[in-house]
Amino acid sequence: MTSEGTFEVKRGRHAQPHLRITLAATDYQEILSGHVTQLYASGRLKLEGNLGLGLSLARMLSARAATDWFPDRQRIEEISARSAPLERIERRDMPPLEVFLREYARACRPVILVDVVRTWDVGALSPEQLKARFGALRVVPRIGDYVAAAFTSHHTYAQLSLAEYLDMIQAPRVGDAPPPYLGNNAVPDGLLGSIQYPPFFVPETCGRPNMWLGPAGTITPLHRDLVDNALAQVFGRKQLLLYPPEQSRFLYTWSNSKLLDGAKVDPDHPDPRQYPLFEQARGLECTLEPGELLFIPAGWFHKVRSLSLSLSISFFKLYEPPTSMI
Ligand SMILES: O=C(O)CCC(=O)C(=O)O
Repeated sequence: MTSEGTFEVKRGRHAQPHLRITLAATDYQEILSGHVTQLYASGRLKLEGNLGLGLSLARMLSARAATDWFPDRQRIEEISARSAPLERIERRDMPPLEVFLREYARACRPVILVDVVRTWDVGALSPEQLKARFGALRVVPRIGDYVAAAFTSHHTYAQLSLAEYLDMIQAPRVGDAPPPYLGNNAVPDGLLGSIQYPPFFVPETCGRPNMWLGPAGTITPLHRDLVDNALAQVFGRKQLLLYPPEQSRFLYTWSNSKLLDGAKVDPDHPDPRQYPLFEQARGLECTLEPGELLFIPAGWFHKVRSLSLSLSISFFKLYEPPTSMI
């Protein structure tokens, strides 16, 4: 970076790089397909130095490759603001597709679908089965104060096997840091057979789903994704706090990504002196029970806390613009 704040790209070797990335040319396509943590865990993507920076760079590359469109935040906010404010998030069975599109996806309204996960082989996804079948799998859980470092390259990660991770989270916690969280890791091949893509979230538009596994107390701070998202709760319970897109002005957003905005406000610890407009924000709370799937339309802010040992699977509609934008 130059003193004027611009970047210069030069060919050559830096004497003290923050990060060294090694991967086979043939695996580059895998990065573009979004299989970043999986490649890393298999040892085919080697990162030396700042692991958080490496994983987020690789993710940025894949997000850029995935989308040839730009989310139109203002349009999403306008569409969402047209409907009357929601009092609560509705629970129902999956309606016919045209109803889902009209009432939720195009209108930018979240909904909890209670019948979708019923078709999954959830027995194969229990903690015991995960340990027995996939214990040797390399995983990269977030550790340390990953809430403060969220959505930046300062995340710290542990590198261990899934069995070691499951043992680690049994151990009593010390200090104030949230418990280690296996957040947003690609679902391994062997598990894909136990999952069914939800209607409307097909492999062609989503690519590989991601898993979120962790004990009670894991936190994903307030943020919004600029893609439609389906968050399926397999076991355990999660509490979510959501804000509609048009409330962005009360949440003090920031962004270093095309597809994600962070919020500086922590709704559980508001700071009226620093963030006075937050007083005007009106959130919606819901608890996601095992077997339920929450449709989070692009642009909806959400903060997530697990209430017990929990596994969720998320499907991000990366390869298509948000439905409310179309
Ligand atoms: O379950 C979590 O902790 C976070 C999930 C999330 O933020 C998402 O699916 O966008």
